[in-house]
Amino acid sequence: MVAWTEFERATIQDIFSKIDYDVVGPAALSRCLVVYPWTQRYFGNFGNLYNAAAIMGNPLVAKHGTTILNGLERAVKDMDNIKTTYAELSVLHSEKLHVDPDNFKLLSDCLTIVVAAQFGKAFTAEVQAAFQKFLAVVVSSLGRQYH
Ligand code: HNI
Repeated sequence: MVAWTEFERATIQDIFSKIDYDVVGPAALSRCLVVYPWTQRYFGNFGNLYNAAAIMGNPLVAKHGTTILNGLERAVKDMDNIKTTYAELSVLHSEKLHVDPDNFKLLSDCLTIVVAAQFGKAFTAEVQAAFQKFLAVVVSSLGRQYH
């Protein structure tokens, strides 16, 4: 059970109310696939991931980026039950997709960078701390069904 301060709750709600899922999701996933190329192995059926331009222009990557953001929204809407919310998704990533859980952290770091770039000065250290705490809970919850 994670304790959230009012500031943290308000900050997470604020960030997700302001970002465009169709921009931030694709940007974060593309960045992850470019910066950590071994993450491409899970997306073998996504077609051309040959270089950064191909990745950023790939419609399946873009669509999946938005899917991930919609997945995150479920945690935002129920911040006190993130582990329960992600129980099934954790099983899916572990048992069906065989995604190495270290990759959750890599993607969440890319997400932080994309959000920081969009918010500019408004992304203060306190805002970053709240965002990364939220993502750490997401990462931990997604990794929970791995054994
Ligand atoms: Ni992830 C499918 C959410 C990280 C590889 N992923 C999903 C789906 C959601 C989702 C939602 C759709 C499930 C369904 O169809 O029922 N993934 C998330 C979230 C994170 C995350 C919230 C972390 C923030 N996924 C990752 C990472 C990888 C990953 C880091 C690999 C590097 N995910 C996948 C793959 C699929 C997937 C592969 C199936 C995609 C497809 O359409 O074939």
